[in-house]
Amino acid sequence: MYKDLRGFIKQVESLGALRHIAGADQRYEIGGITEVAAGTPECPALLFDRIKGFPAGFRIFTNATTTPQRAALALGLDPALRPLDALKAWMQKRQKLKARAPRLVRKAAFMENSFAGRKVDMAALPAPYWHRKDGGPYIGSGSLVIMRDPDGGWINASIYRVQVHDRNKVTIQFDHQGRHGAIIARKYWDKGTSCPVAVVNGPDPALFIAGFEYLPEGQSEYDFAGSIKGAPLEVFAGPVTKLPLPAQAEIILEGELLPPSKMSLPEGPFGEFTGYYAADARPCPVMEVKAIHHRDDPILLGSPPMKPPRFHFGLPFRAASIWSNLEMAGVTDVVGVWQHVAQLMTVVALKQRYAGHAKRAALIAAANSYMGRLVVVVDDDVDPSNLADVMWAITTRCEPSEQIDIVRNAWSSALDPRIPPEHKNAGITSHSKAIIEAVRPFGWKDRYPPTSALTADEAREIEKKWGDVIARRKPAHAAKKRNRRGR
Ligand SMILES: Cc1cc2nc3c(=O)[nH]c(=O)nc-3n(C[C@H](O)[C@H](O)[C@H](O)COP(=O)(O)O)c2cc1C
Ligand SMILES: [Mn+2]
Repeated sequence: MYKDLRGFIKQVESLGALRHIAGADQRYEIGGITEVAAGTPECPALLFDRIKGFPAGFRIFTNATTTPQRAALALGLDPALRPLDALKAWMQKRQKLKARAPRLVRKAAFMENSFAGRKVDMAALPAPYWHRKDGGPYIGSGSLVIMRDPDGGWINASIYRVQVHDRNKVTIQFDHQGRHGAIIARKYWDKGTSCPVAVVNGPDPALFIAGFEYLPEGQSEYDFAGSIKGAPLEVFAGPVTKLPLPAQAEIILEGELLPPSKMSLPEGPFGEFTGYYAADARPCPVMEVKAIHHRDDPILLGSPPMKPPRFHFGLPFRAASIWSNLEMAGVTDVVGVWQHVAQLMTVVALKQRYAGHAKRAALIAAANSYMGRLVVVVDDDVDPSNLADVMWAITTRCEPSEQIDIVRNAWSSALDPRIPPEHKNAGITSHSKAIIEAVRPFGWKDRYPPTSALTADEAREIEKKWGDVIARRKPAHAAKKRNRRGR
């Protein structure tokens, strides 16, 4: 397993999936190159250096975990697994994870360079303007925000975007008030004090993944990241905040999140993962940056939101947690869960055993589908990760007048482009979700017209025997023979 972001980048390079880019501009170009690369079939990871106007060595790494292969690598899984198999392996590993508390160490790589007080200057860091209409540069697009709960003392470490405003001011944006960061900050503010906070730029991918997980309140993302890696995270007490900070992180900001009664700044707009600017500039909590620490030749992990299907993670991790929710709730026979359109559509595949089985699964999945308007259930012969297969099931097994239900007033957020501005202004950010039962109706499923397609097993048999001919490849054994003769 990689030790830090640098270790992960080496692994990506050895897979042949890394491109080095020199001379790009922090204004729109790094974001543009990232988006174009993410739209190609190979979707390579990118390491930017010699960024225009910045010293060589200050680097930005993007498209880190955007393919199934690199998402698996980040979890310590075999990158050769088929995507649905990789997600299942993760779901099973995730269920067995035991929290691993971090280990306090006396040295931190990020203390190689440290600036405090008047020496703090955010302009020294290459924070990109990711998209054309963004309200400013964002240092935090894949950064973790660290806070300590004043009651329980546990550490929350989640990803919230961080915009740069001036020399020592950045804002931290919570999509909604249920975020742990929002709840914790409020506890300090209610007592009339600022909330000590740190931003970790350039976390390793295990931390990045942990920062995206919906963990129960009181459970630290640090412990979760440690258990992904199979070793406790090494943390160093930040000199300003005393918050435990990942010792191998690249760039750290330390400071205080000011009470909104004292100050707030208009945040955004920022191109969102839906592919829109749906949340206008809004007043947002301000972090006063009291210190910047960074490694020599630091690497910022950038993960700008982009128009779907591009997404931060090549495996839909939230589908794995929904899959696990279903199992924990006692729903049997789930053979796969997937999310498409950057988590805006959830698909559950199951083998129906009883009337209501499909709807039971769909309701649980709908409850945890953040911002997702479409929840689809398919039979076990349909691959939920294959959107064409899913659409085939919808168009051939779902009678809309009988098999589509609408759940109203459900979980979304201000980032939802379809919620009318009047509702958002009134604080109403819920939407409705359609549950599409694209399954053979239970009552007569055994009399349903049989499909003419090969089963997955039959198709694999054919591929094994005839795949080389179909793909016009030389068969593997012939290549070996040729090599032997050549030697
Ligand atoms: C790249 C990326 C950017 C994100 N940006 C934000 C954000 O700006 N605000 C937010 O509330 N959630 C954001 N999220 C989602 C949260 O990180 C995620 O829901 C997390 O589970 C919240 O953690 P919490 O339960 O500790 O609040 C982002 C996720 C990713 C992967
Ligand atoms: Mn949390």
